[in-house]
Amino acid sequence: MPIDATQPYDDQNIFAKILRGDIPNSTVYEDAFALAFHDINPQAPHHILVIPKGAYVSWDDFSARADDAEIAGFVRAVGNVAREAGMVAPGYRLLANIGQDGHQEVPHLHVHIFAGRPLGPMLA
Ligand code: IU
Repeated sequence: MPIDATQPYDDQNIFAKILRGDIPNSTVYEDAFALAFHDINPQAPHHILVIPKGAYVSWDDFSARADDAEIAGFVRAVGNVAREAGMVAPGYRLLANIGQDGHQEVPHLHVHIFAGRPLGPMLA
């Protein structure tokens, strides 16, 4: 079920539990600002989720409340994940779903990285 991106942050959401180490994950990258792990239901040969370490519901919440260091750190982390995975030359796609119409299901900001095959034209 898509979430309401205007709701307060719920620290019992699944990605909050992953960040706390309460639930295992397949980490591919971690730094002071971000954690990246494989999506459990991959939609491409490579499908990685990158999440900020801070408690933000969505891209909207993050862009409104995070400080500049968190924003810069997170953006750099997303780039680092793709670069370290060798995705730059073949190419990759970033996606962040926000709220009901964006079909966001987990209420902690996450950026999807898709790669590993030609991804075709962007779907609206
Ligand atoms: P969305 O942007 O909120 O729609 O994407 C949520 C993603 O989180 C989706 O691709 C799920 O497969 C993925 N996911 C996960 O990797 N691990 C989990 O425990 C759960 C969802 I729940």
